[in-house]
Amino acid sequence: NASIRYENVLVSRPDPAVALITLNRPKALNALNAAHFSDISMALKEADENPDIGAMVLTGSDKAFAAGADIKEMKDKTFSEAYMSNFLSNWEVISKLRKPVIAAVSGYALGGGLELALQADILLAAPSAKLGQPEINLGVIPGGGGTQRLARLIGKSRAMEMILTGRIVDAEEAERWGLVNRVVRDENGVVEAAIKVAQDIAGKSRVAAAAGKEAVNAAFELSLAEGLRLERRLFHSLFATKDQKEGMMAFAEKRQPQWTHS
Ligand code: CO8
Repeated sequence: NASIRYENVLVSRPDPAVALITLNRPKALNALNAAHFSDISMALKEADENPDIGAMVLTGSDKAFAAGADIKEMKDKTFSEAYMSNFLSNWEVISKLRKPVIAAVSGYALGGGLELALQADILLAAPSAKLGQPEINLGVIPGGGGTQRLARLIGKSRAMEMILTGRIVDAEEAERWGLVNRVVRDENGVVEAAIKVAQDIAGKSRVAAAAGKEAVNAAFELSLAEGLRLERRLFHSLFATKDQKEGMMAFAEKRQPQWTHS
C-alpha cells in the first residue's frame, strides 16, 4: 500500500484492487495549476502501473470536482510561453491509461475540470454536480478536449450551447443528455457508487478489461471498418490468454472464474 505522497492529491485504497485519487486543493476549488495537474497525472500513472490495482476512481470535494484550469496562473501567459512550453501537452494522460477510470463528480466541474472528467471511462454525478465550459466568459475556448469530446458525447447543438454561452448544466440535465452515466441519488453518495463500479471492474480479467477499453476508445479514432477489424483482432488475441481459458472453463463447470490476469 506504500505510495508516493502528493501535495495536491490524496491517494487511498478503499479496496486492495482500487485506487481512489482525490483532488485536494480546496482553497482554489481544485483549480488545476501545473503542480496540481502534475500530481494528478503522476498519481493516475502510478496506479495504472501497479499490478495490484484493477481500476481507479477520480474525485474531488463535495463543493468542486475541479473549477477549471487555474485562471490566475494562466492569465499572464504569452503565446510564445504557451507554445514553447507546449502548455497542456501532458493533458491526454487519462486517455493513455490502460486501466479503467471512473470519475465521481460532486459540485463544480468547470472548464478543464469538466474536460478532466470527460477523459474518464465512466462518469457518475452527485445531485449537486454543475458541469460547464465557461471559457467563453474568459475570452478563450476549451483547450483540454472539451469541444471534441462534448460534440461526440452530447451532439453538436448541445455542445455549441455549452461552449458558446458558458451555461452550466445541472446533474439532471447532464443525465438526460448522456453527459454522465447516471446521477447517484442514494445516501451513500457518488464516491461509494464509483468505488463499487471500480471494484466490479477490478474483479474481472484485467487483460480483457484493458482490451475492452482499447476497443471502445478506438471507436472515437477509427472508421467503422477499421474499428471492427481492430475489435476482431483483439477478440482473437484474447484466445491466447489464460483468463479466456479459465473464464470459459469456469462457465462450463458452473463455478466462479479465478482470474490470473494473464
Ligand atoms: N482558477 C483559479 N482560482 C479559482 C478558480 C480557477 N478556475 N476557480 C475558483 N478559484 C478560486 C477563487 O479565485 C477563490 O479564491 P480566493 O478565495 O483566493 O478569492 C476560491 O477559488 C473560491 O472561489 P469563489 O470565491 O469564486 O467561490 P464561489 O462559490 O463564489 O464560486 C465558482 C464558485 C462559480 C466555481 C467560481 O469560483 C468560478 O466561476 N470559477 C471559475 C470557473 C471557470 O471559469 N473555469 C474555467 C477556467 S478556464 C479553463 O479551465 C481552460 C481549460 C484549459 C484546459 C485544461 C487545462 C488544465
